[in-house]
Amino acid sequence: KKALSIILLLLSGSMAFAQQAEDAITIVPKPVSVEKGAGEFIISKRTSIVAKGADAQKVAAMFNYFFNKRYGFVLPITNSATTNTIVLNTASGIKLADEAYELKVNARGITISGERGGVFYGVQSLMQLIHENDKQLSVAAITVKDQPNFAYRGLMLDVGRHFFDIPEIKKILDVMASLKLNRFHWHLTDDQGWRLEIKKYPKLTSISAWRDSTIIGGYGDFNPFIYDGKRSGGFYTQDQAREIVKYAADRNIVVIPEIEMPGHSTAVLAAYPELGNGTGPYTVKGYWGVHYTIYNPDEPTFKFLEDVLTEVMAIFPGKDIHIGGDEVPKDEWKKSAIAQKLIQENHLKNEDELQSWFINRIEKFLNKNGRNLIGWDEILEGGLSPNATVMSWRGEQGGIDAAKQGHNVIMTPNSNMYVDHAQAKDKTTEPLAIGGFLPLDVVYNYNPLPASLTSDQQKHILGVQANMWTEYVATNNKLEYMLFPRVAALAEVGWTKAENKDYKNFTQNELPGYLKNMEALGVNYRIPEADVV
Ligand code: TNX
Repeated sequence: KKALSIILLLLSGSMAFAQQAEDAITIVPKPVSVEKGAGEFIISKRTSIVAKGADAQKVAAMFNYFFNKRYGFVLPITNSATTNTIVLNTASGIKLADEAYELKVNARGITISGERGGVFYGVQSLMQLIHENDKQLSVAAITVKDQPNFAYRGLMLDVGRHFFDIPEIKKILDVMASLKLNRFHWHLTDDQGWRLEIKKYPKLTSISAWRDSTIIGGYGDFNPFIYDGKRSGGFYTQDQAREIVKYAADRNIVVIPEIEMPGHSTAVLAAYPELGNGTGPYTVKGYWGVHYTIYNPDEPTFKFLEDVLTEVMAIFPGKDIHIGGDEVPKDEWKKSAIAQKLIQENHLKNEDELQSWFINRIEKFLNKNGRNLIGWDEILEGGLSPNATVMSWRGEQGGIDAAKQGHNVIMTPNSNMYVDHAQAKDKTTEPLAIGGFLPLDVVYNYNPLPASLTSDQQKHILGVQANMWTEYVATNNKLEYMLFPRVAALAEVGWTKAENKDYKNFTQNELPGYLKNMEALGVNYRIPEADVV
């Protein structure tokens, strides 16, 4: 009986859901302003796209990419058509903010104006406004004026613990683009695997990219991983990584590569043990946690890291390079003669300051090459490097401290932004997940601007990011299940002004409509609970 009533509850929930989705005109993330007009525009095979201005052609191609995924045909791109058009205008002369756009729909046509990123986002909003019935595609008359609240709207994917292939990365980028997320933080290295081809160090991909263990077990097991001899891993060639950079750029997304140092480096040491603190041998780790391995802070390590970063910078043109810096077992340096000598020579107080000295040196190298260093909040310990940006993950405190010191900050607190945590209070009803309980509303209601900061200090909060760690995530299906719909909630945290957010409206109107877009992209998402939708 209980089962039956649950089924009925689910059914009525999803029917209410479908009905609302038909009626409501919604865009996720919620725009700054929406004004409804009279009438509607019909998109047919005779509708053409007019691309005006530099780069508008590229955005037109993106229109067709997303449109074709959903409706199975493309529209002609021509500059001669004057009626029945969708005009993408990057040369309107209206000066709009970065990534801002204006979208106007009336019975005669559609116009989207802004700079390239803005028009691309106007196209994404339009995709969510197209209404399909009786094989006819219509868009109700509307004027949308929109711009982002935060410049940095990110998603981190850990491919170190489990490897995800290029088609899956592209799929994630498609969904990110549809949600107006603009930073893909690619966590490429960890104790459990190194994922990027580096020409100077071939053992990084012949040895460091592979391990001999897979997931078994589940809740209640102390460690559900064993070395069972099953080889797992993989890596991206430099050409594939470049392909992702371009694919992302076409979707207004900058890729931020992360190369972990000085901890989370066991996979490297398995191939190049001479760089490590211990005597080795090291193996690519097949279980999780903080491992007691660390780079020596000496010249061979700096040579290795600078060589690696040189190849990384040649692949990733974005300004930001993430160097990790989290969970470093600094006490290991207490046992190291090399480390202790450096502490003396450089008049450092302790191992914290030695880590700062290490990061500082890497920062100088990156800055010299025109790049900016990002690190996890542990890089505050022992003193921040002069120009570093801090990613605050152990709550907000690191971000607050960094902003007070005049440093830029990205908020990714594990209390609100860790989408590796479970989506139900009773974790055992959910697929195996690390950490605590992170429901949709806790993601949605996050405000990245701490009240304890002055408005000048708040300007250092560049934005927000969700982190997808993959210790327990081995398949594409599970990856998508963990990400969605929580990443849709993240998108609204990053894009929509706090005073315009409304969780009830998000779950009852916006999300039901948006889920159709995810279906069009073939994404597996967790169906929100009946009381949520
Ligand atoms: C802490 S967040 C880590 C990761 C783990 C994660 C699991 C961070 C910078 N370090 O190595 O995957 O917890 O939630």
